[in-house]
Amino acid sequence: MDDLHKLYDAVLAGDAPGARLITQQALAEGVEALRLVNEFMSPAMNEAGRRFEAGEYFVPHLLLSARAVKSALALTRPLLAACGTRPIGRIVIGTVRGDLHDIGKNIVAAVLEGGGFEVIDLGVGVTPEKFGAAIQEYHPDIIGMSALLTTTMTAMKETVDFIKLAGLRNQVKVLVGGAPITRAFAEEAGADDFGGSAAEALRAAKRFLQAARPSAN
Ligand code: B1M
Repeated sequence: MDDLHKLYDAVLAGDAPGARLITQQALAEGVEALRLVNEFMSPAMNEAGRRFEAGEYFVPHLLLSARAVKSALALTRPLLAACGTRPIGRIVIGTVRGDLHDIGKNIVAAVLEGGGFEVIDLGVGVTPEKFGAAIQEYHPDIIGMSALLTTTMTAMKETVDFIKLAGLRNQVKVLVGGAPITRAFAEEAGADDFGGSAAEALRAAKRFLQAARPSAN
């Protein structure tokens, strides 16, 4: 495919059919799914966010860009998931209670899948109880929480406190991320690590496994 920047442009323009078609063609031509996500979809969505903050984009633009990313991610996700033969670890991920932002979380999930993890995505507005129930049901190595609002990031600490009270904290590592999250906040919330980006989330997740099972890559 000569010009993959068209994928970036299609996401930014909120052109879901275009983003899907370019992704489909690129994949058919052998372009790596992870490259499409990391180099074109994620930066385009970051640029949409920047334009929104600069007053150049409004909510409808964001929704259209979000729809375009989702439509293209739907094609890359199964391929990313199929990269590894056997998952290197399992992560349960979700956007915390009260928060409906899922673009960053979906990108993190896709990159983790591309990195060899089995990802169980609980979606958005995930309550502490639901995270707790997922630990009991899926026995993940890691719980990943995403938050985009300063008003919802506190739900990360509430979730950690809940799983502590339920006696589940020692069964999982806790990874947090999202635009307002800092390393200091992550520590305060009782998380084990923080990812400032999808790539950092993958590195942190691999570090957890490495520490738990030194033979994991
Ligand atoms: Co909203 N929103 N939004 N929004 N929105 C923000 C977050 C905001 C900063 C915009 C602003 O005002 N400047 C602001 C929050 C302010 C604050 O809390 N201080 C805000 C607000 C106020 C709101 C509403 C309250 C607006 C309203 O209704 N008045 C409302 C809240 C709804 C709710 O959640 N209850 C709302 C709604 C929406 C839309 C629905 C329109 C849409 C979301 C669509 C969707 O997600 N399906 C939306 C969007 C798109 C944004 C911005 C513009 C972009 C977010 C995004 O997708 N970024 C955002 C401004 C901004 O961040 N620039 C904004 C791109 C994405 C790739 O980046 O999510 O940061 P990000 O994810 C990155 C990293 O953070 C990291 O990796 C990702 C990939 O690199 N990461 C992790 C994320 N999760 C991780 C988890 C990890 C590790 C890393 O480990 C588990």
